Amino acid sequence: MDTNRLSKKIEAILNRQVTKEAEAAQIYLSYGCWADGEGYGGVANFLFRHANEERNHMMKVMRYIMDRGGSVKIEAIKAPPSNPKNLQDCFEKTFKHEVDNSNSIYEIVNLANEEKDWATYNFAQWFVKEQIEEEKLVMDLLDKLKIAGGPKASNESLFNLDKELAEMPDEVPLAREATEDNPE
Ligand code: OFO
Repeated sequence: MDTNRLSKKIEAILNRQVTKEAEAAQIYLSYGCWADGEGYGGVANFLFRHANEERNHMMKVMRYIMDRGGSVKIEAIKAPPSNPKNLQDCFEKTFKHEVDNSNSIYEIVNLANEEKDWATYNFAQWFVKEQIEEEKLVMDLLDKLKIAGGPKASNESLFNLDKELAEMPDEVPLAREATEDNPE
């Protein structure tokens, strides 16, 4: 008896999301290492924490596929892109990455809607909400950098911004509650 409650297409798009979340974690790790090397320890800390959140998202999608009787396929992930040129570039690329990810979530929602797979539709809503928060988080970083002087920010304002990021909560309560062991 086939107990897989996911269609082939839904299973495939969810597996694609597993890979995307793993890639996102690698990107944040790589930008975090770059930031640390540039002396921005606070930014690095923020990016490393975010890499963990992306891993939690990956686990959450994996768990859902398995709970619905589907099969998870762990795929190779792409190498992260080259290092950012500066902090502005880093935050802009991060923002673009989050918007790309939102679009990928919307594709899951659209397909679930098309197939009337309401369980997957409902599951994906958590990510829709999460992406609103994640995009906002990066928009706030860009705003803070703008206030600090944007590309012309002085070393002193960058130092203060870096300090602020080290202590800044992730401001994503749902993601913060999730852990790799318990990605609910
Ligand atoms: Fe940055 O978000 Fe995962 O889904």
